[in-house]
Amino acid sequence: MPRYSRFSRFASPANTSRYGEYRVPCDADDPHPLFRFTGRITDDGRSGFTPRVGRYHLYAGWPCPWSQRVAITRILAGLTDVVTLSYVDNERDGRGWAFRQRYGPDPVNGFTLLREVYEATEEGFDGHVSVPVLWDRATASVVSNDVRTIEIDFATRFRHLADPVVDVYPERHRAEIDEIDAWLGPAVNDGVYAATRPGSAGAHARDRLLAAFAELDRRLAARRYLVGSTLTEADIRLWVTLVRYDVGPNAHRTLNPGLHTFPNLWSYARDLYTVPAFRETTDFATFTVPGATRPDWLAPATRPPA
Ligand SMILES: N[C@@H](CCC(=O)N[C@@H](CS)C(=O)NCC(=O)O)C(=O)O
Repeated sequence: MPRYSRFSRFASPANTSRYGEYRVPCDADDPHPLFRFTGRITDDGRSGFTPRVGRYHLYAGWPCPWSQRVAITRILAGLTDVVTLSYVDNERDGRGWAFRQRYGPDPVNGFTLLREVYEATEEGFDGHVSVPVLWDRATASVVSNDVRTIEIDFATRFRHLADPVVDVYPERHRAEIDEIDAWLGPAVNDGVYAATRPGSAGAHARDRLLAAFAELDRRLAARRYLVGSTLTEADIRLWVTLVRYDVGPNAHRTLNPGLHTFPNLWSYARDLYTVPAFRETTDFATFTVPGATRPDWLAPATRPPA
C-alpha cells in the first residue's frame, strides 16, 4: 500500500450496514436529467470553459465502463499531460463513491467523498453522484458528468495543446460514429445490463444484444475497425462493454455461451486489448464477479488489414 502524508484525508471504510447501499436518486418530480452537468469546453470560451493545460481533472472509477471510455480517449487524444485523472475507491456504500488508501486521496480538492465535488458545484446537491465527472480547477466546479460530451471534447478541443496518438473523432466519420452510437448505446452498452433482468423485458434485451453482436461480427469479418480504417470513438464505446461481458453480465453464461461464439468480434476485442490505452485502463479484478472464468485475452488475434 503506497504511503501518504499524514495530512491525506480518506473516507472511512465502506460500510453498508451503517450507511446502506448507494441508491440512484429517482424522484419522479425531479426536473433534472440523471447526469445533470453537461458543460462543454469551447475554443472561444463562450461556455465558460476554455481548453488549457492543467485546468481540468477527471474523477474516474476502475470498474466503470463509462469511466474507461473517457480514460482511453484521454490517452489516445494525447491528454495525459493536459488533463489530470484520479480514481475513486472501487467500493461504496450509501455515501456514494469515496477516496481511500487503495488509489489515494483526492489530489485536487482533498475531499473524502465524491459527493463533495457535486456539492461544491451546486449547494444542497441531491442528484446522482456518478463517475466519470470532469472538474474545473479555474471555477472550482463540475464541467460535466455526461460521458458522450466529455469524450468528444477530449477528442476535439485540445488539438492545439496535445499530440494525439490517433484522431478518434475524425470530422469525416462523425455522422457514422454518432449513428452507430445511437444503435449500440441502447442495444449493447445499456442493453447488456438490461439483458440480465428477469422476465420478458430481460429476454427482449437479450435477443437485441445477441442480434447486435451478430451484426457486429458480420461487420468486423472484413474490416479491422467499426468505422473507417482507424480506431475511433465507436470502437472505444463498444470495447468497454465487450471486455466486461464474460466476467460480468455473462459470467455464468446466462446470456450466451460466451463472446467467443462471435469469432470476428472476439478477435477484434483481443486485437484492441493489445493497444496500450485499452490495456493500461483495464483492471479485470475490479469488474470480475466471484466465480467468473476470464477468457484468454492474450491469445493472438488475426484481423483483416485496416
Ligand atoms: N454518465 C454516464 C454514466 C455514468 C455511470 O452510470 N456511472 C456509474 C458507474 S459505471 C456510477 O457512477 N453510478 C453511481 C454509483 O454506482 O455509485 C452517462 O453519461 O451515461
